[in-house]
Amino acid sequence: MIKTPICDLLGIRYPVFQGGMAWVSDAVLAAAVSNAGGLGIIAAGNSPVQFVAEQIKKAKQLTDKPFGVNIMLMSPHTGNISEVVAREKVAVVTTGAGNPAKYMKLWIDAGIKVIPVVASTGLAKMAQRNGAAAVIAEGCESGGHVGEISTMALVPQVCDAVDIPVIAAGGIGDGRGVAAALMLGAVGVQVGTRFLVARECGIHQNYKDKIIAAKDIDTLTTGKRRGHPVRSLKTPFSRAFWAKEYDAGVSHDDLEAFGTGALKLAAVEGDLINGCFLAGQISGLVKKEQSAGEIVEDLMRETEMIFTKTIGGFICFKNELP
Ligand code: TUI
Repeated sequence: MIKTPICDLLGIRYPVFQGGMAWVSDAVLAAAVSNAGGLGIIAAGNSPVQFVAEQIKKAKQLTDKPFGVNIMLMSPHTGNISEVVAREKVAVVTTGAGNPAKYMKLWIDAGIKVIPVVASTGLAKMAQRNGAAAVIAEGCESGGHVGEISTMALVPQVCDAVDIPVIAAGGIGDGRGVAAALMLGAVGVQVGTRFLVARECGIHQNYKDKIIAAKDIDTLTTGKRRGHPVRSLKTPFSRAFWAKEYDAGVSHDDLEAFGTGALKLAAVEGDLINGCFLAGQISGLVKKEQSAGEIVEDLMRETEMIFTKTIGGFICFKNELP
């Protein structure tokens, strides 16, 4: 069984986090992953505080295992949500899209393990200085808001930069990715895109179908002009957004207005024209809908198989996964 220091630190069976994906990661998905032995994570995204409070209460009813809440720091509701997670004493808080420094004391004083998502060694070191229990080093293969550096380059550099445990994220979709992450020095992985097609994931079926149909080159990043690149599937929306970004005649405000509401249109309505389907570069590897438990078990069985077979020399993993 694949067991690492993060398992003992958080009281989880497997070193697998489910990414906190805005409009996607709710109490049902998070509880399913936690019940399967991973760490399920509810995404606060841009949601109001009441929604997040309800999801935390629901997750507590659905699982007695640890779960986390991801706080998207660009949200206008971050202040209120940070108080709710402290009051509810969730096991883990992960953060994204910003610097969580000013909230960390509140959470740590509440006994919460704070695990910021970082896209650079600088933010990783800052997180460590502020008392983070671990960091998630997320490469630009990820879906959603991304940094500049690939997982392959980022993870070993973050491992060298800090003394706390490092979780790898971005482009990890099967046991080969997990094994590679562990080889880079990580003690666990965060997986987003593959959990999009979990049976317990409540997104529109069109979203799941698009992930399953996607090829390697089917994502792109938009939002670079504003300094907030976001990776999503190539769709009429994302191509139009991309074109507007490079059109100097389109103002920042018009661009912002064009993007507003697009995540909800994808996740809730399955709108293939106007929706923004956040997804990572590993989408091309995701081929079927499965339960969250099957996904976690697959990841761990494949990883274990790779480590077992690797002992004794080089092997070719291609098409050899069990
Ligand atoms: O946060 C994510 N992924 C996300 S957030 C999100 S919601 C959203 N929607 C529209 C526009 C923007 C966001 C969808 N996906 N991943 C974690 C992550 N954090 N990736 C990169 C970063 C990051 C980048 C820069 C963290 C900190 C940072 O700079 C902080 C600083 O101030 O130094």
